[in-house]
Amino acid sequence: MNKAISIVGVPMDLGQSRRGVDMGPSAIRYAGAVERIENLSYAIEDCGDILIERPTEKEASPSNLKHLHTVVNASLALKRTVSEIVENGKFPLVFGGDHSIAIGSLAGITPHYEQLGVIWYDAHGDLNTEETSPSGNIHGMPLSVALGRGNKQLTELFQDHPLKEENIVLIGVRALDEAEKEFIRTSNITVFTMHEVDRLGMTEVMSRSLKHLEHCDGIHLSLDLDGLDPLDAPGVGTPVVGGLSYRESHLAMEMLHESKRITSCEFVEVNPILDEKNKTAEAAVALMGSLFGEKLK
Ligand code: 6HN
Ligand code: MN
Ligand code: MN
Ligand code: MN
Repeated sequence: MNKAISIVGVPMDLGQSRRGVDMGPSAIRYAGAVERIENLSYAIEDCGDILIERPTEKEASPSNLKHLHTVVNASLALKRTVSEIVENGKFPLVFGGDHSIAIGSLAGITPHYEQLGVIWYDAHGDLNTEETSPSGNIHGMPLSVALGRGNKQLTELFQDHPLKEENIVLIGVRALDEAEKEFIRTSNITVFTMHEVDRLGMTEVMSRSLKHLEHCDGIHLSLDLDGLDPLDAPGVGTPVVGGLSYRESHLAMEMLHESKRITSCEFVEVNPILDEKNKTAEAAVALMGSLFGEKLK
């Protein structure tokens, strides 16, 4: 794994409807992310936060997408920052913010790889488009956008470097909208729902995921804390019962570390207002510990 890491925070809460997830980067830092990774002898620099404009008046919305203009601007800023981090030979570690921030981070990363793989650790598919979204919340769409599907102002960020369906693996899925199910059925995306995790176990799910992405020249991990069970990660805006356990998630991170394949990642949807004593931010930091190589013995 790259031993030089650059952290960037994205205090964004406009991609969904519950306030407070903009404080995620602070909560994750407060839970000791930097010290935890530094202890594993990485050279780590904290680049601070991307500036997010506050929408002053009611944003005149040309579509049913909430805060489109602000999300586009934030994505553009994050794209530039992340791209620069990769150019400087460093590992981008992004703290959200709601999951709409994955648009900016992926847009910054995809041009640097021929075949970027993505592991999407989430209760949801995040595969809606402007047309299919039941909520108008952009955090339910980033993976679609990265595939070049949906609103043009968002997909434009990927120009000629969209993700490829066959390079995407979803893990922990248990809440899909009808249109997302339909899209997945006809697509080449690989999905390990909770059913597969129950049947196969996380060891097998992770081995198959890595095997499937064997041909990729980089792998981005997008970890939505709502992939975990709400008992272990209560501080999220869209919790879904029956999720991945704390232990399964640690195992997943340890296997990703052993694989030495992860080249960038983001931890998103930590909402300290909905949390219990920063439990979710602490879970995020503990998972980072495993991802970056902490060992029990
Ligand atoms: N997330 N599918 C729902 C929607 O509004 O599109 C929920 C999305 C949740 C998104 O958790 O990042
Ligand atoms: Mn998500
Ligand atoms: Mn290229
Ligand atoms: Mn989710």
